[in-house]
Amino acid sequence: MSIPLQRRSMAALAVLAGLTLGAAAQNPAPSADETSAEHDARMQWWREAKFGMFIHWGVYAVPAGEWAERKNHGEWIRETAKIPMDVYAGFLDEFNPVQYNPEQWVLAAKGAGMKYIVITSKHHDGFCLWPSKLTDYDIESTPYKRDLLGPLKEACDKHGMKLGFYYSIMDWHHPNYPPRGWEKDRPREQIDMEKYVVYMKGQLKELIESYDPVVLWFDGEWDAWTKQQGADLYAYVRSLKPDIIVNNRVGKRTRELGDFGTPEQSIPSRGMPGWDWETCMTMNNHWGWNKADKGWKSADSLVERLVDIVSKGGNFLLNVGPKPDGTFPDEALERLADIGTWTSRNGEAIYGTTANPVGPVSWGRVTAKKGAEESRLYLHVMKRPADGALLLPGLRNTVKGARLLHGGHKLEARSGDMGLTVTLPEDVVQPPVTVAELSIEGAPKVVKPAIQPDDDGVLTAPAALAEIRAPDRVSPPQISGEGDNAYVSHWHAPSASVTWPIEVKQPGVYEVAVVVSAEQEGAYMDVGVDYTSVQTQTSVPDTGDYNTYTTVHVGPLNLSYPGRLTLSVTPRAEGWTPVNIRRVILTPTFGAMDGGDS
Ligand code: H79
Repeated sequence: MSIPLQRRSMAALAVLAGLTLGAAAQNPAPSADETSAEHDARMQWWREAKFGMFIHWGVYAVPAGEWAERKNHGEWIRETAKIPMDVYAGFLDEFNPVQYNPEQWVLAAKGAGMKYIVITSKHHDGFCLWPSKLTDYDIESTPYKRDLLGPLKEACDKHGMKLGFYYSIMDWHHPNYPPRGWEKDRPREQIDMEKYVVYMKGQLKELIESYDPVVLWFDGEWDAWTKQQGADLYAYVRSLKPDIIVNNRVGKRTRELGDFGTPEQSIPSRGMPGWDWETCMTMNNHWGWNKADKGWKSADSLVERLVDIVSKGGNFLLNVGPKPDGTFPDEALERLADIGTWTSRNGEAIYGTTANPVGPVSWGRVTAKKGAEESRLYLHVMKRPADGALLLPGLRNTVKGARLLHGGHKLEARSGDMGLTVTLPEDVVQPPVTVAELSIEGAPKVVKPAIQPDDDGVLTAPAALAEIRAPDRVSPPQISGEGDNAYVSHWHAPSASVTWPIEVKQPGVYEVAVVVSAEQEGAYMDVGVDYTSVQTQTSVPDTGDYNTYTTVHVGPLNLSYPGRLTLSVTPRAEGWTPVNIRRVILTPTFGAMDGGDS
């Protein structure tokens, strides 16, 4: 392995540095083989690119999703229609993409504003789109015979498009990979994963040496694959090409292995803080070509998804499933062109930006380019408020100017008690998403409004306003749902905690209660503020399921001074079992001063 083995100490420094970093997709080095700076350099083009094209193509395009009575198959058709191997091999005889023109593909991607392409070099069916020396189950066994990946790579190079490969770990064809459960006729005796791993490594070496891909996008790892095998494969492909970027399905989709997370067909509601990630999504309801599938997403909604993802610090990998003749479906081409109209006007608000540094806004999404001297915030307006006031809550910077990104129309911006407001007149709205560019002095400074006591002096800290704290490489708890129904979930790591800014107006003793659920009894936690805390006296009970909440009375907490404090809930490591939390309630035991009855 050619990568220098150094640093543990740098990793520790990165942990410290991480505490002061904002919402940018700052990642710790993924393993001991590179520094944080080296990791950042490797990830840089990918973090700036934001938008890529996924291509699912293979011999499964031949049946076009149709088999027997059903028309809803896709690239899984061999499995979902239970097609025996010799029958499936018939698709190879029919796969002849004579219309294949990779330059047109690349231009369609580029026209949409995409910066990279990831194509299925081999999907679960095991069929290879390039002439592999290690199998005959490849393009050479079709009437077309010629390499599909080489010409695509050439077209990408010609037009400044980056190219990466999807490669399925699961392989329904290879004799050393376990046959499907329903395949009674295939021998199981000869299965030898070690031999299969040699095959995979050989193929990945071919792909890297022949086409120099920038990304490897593994999949099909859930079936017969271990974390250890993943770690070994990750190290192997990085040894062949040290700056290659690898998704987390090389392992078991955790944060421990691989360079980015891979939500599929979904956008995490608060992004994946502290991690690089990419949502992959279909334009209709299938990855591989399905001619009956008319469930196309609108171009407008695809633009909104791109904006949503980028505002949360992720990339968008949008899929096209080409037809067996080598052309893109018309519906896909139309959508790519329409998305391109928007990205060509508003690309500055997408490429090279970082996640929303301000916090959620009711009218749309925010992206940013932050600098110490000056920063730009891009206000992506999806629902213009009736009065046109685009509030950035808690933002305290001095305004340098504001304008529409496309067209340059000047906009008014002013600071107020609630934060900074840009006004968007009704007659300049540009569907599907209007972008206003706000320039401010310095890096964004946000003072989150602290939770205020109600008329009875009660402080209620809801999950919707919680901030999550977790060490690097630890999967943080997630906030789901909206408003009073929001909850913190997936709290597997006892090293993670949940905090809120609160304003104490009346010093004194407060009774602490938490509204929680758990599917196992046993968790204890501390509830406290900056200088004092109280621990749950009894453990959180099993509430039956995570949707059933109960109030646990924690005990008294003496808040001796008025002012802004950080309320936190911190697990006790021993006996920890994941707890969902809806809210924390601090009730004064002394009667409120301005609540009336004291
Ligand atoms: O390559 C695409 C999918 O083929 C692959 N990942 C993306 C990027 C993928 N593999 N598994 N899954 C997605 C989820 C598995 C879904 C399944 Fe099914 C449910 C497999 C069988 C039942 C979906 C529905 C596929 C066939 C029917």
